Amino acid sequence: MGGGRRTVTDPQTVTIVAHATPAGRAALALVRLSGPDSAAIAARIFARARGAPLVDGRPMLGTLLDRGGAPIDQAVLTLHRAPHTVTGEDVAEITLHGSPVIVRETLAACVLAGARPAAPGEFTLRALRAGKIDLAQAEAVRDLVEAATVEQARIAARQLGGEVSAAIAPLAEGIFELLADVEAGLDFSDGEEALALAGAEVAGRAERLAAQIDALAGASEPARRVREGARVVLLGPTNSGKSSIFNKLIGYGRVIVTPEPGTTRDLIEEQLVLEGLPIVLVDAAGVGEPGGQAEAEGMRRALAAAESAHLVLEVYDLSRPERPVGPPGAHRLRVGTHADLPPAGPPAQGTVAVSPLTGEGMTALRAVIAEQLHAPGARPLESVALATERHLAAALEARDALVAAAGQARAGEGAELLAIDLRRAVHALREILGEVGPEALLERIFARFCIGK
Ligand SMILES: Nc1nc2c(ncn2[C@@H]2O[C@H](COP(=O)(O)OP(=O)(O)O)[C@@H](O)[C@H]2O)c(=O)[nH]1
Ligand SMILES: [Mg+2]
Repeated sequence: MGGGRRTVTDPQTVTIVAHATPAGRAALALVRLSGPDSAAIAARIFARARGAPLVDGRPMLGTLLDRGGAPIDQAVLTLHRAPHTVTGEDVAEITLHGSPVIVRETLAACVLAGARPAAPGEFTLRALRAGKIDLAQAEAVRDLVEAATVEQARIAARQLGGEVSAAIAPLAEGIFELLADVEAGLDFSDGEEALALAGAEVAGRAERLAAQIDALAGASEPARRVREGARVVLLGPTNSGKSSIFNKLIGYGRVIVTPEPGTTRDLIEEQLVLEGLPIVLVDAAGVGEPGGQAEAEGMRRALAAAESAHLVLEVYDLSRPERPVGPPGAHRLRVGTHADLPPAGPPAQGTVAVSPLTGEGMTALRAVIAEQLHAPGARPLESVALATERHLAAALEARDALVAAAGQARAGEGAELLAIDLRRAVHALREILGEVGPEALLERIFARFCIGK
C-alpha cells in the first residue's frame, strides 16, 4: 500500500481520537486513542494517585483532567502497545462517566494534546491497513453494529471470524496456480505464445473453479437473504386489496388506499421483520388493463419486481368471481381478500383468506409468509462467504472471467489472452478481501461507518 492512499490516514505520525460509545447520557462512555502518541496524550489528561506511573495492559483508576488541567472525572485508562492491538498501533482506552459534557471536554483535551478527531471507520481502516483484519472483516464490524436481528448479527459475527477469507483464499490460490501454469507457457524471448498445458486441461481447471464459485454463491444464498432481506411482492388485479395488505403488514397507513382503481403506480418498499427474517415488502400497481401510460409503466414495474422476488403474494378478491389462473408456484402464495364479505365462489387452491379491513386471517398470513421464506433458509447457514451484494458481484465477475478463459482455451487461444482473463478473476476475488482495489472502494465502504469504529 502506497503512502498517498488515503489523506486522512497517516499511521506513522498521527494519533486519532474518538468517542466509541453513543452520544447522550449513559452510565459509562469510552474514548479511544490510536497512534504513536496515544500513551503520551493519555498521560497529559490522566493523573494517577500519588503520581504512580502508567503501566501497559492493565486498567488503571485515576483522575481525568480537562484542558486546563483541572479534574473533571474519575476514569479508567488502559494502554495497549503496538503491534498486538486492534489497530496494530498503540491504543489508549479511557472509560469515563457517560456525560456528554465530560466526553466533549475529554476529546477537546486530547486534541489539544496532539490528537486528531478520527474520521468515520478510521480505527477499522487502520486495522485493515495493519493487516489485522481483511476488508470482509471490516465490513462485518459495520454489519454487526447495524444488525437489526439476531440472525443478521450471527452472520456478521461469522464474517468477522474470517469465514470469508477462509472460503475465498483457496479459490484465489487455485486461479493463481492456473495463471502461473499458463504464464509458464509464455515465451518472452521471441514473443511467441505457446501453452505449456493442453487447452482442454486449462479449460477444465477454469471451469471447475467457476463451478466452485457458483456453489459458494448458492450456499451463501440463505445468509444473503437474512442479511439483505427477502423481497416479497404484492401482485394482483387493481382494487384487489394489495395496498390494504401492505399497510396492515407494516403496521401503519403507509400507502394510499381508495376504492378507485389504479391508485398505486410506483413500487413502494418498506422493511419489516417476520420471525427474525428481515423482509422488504413491495406494493405495486395492479395488473390488468392499463388505463394510461403511468399505469402501464406501473404494471411493467410490478411484473419485473415479481420476477426477481423471493416470494410473490398473488392477491385477489374472494367476493368477486375472478380467480387466479394457472397452477400455484413454489415462490407464489395466493391471498384472497374481502374474507369479511360473502364469497363469489370457492377459493383458488392454496389460498390464505384474509380481510385487511377487519384483520381477519392476517396472523395466519404472517405465519405462512415466514414459513415459505424460511423454507430455503431452513437449511442451516452453510456459508456466509458471499452474503453481501458486493462479495457476490465480485465473485460472479471472477466466475465470468474463468468461463471466458475456459472458452478461449477451448478455442485454442494463446497464453497471453488466457492470462488476461485469469488475472481478472484473481483480481475480482482479492477485491473481496481488500487486498487490491481502488481507493474509492475503501472510501465508499468506510464512509458508511460511524465515527469511533
Ligand atoms: N370489505 C373489504 N374491503 C377491502 C378489503 N381489502 C381491501 N378493501 C377495500 O378495497 C378497496 C381497494 O383496496 P386497495 O388496498 O387500494 O387495493 P389495491 O388496488 O389492490 O391496492 C379499498 O376501498 C379497500 O378499503 C377487505 O378485505 N374487505
Ligand atoms: Mg394499491
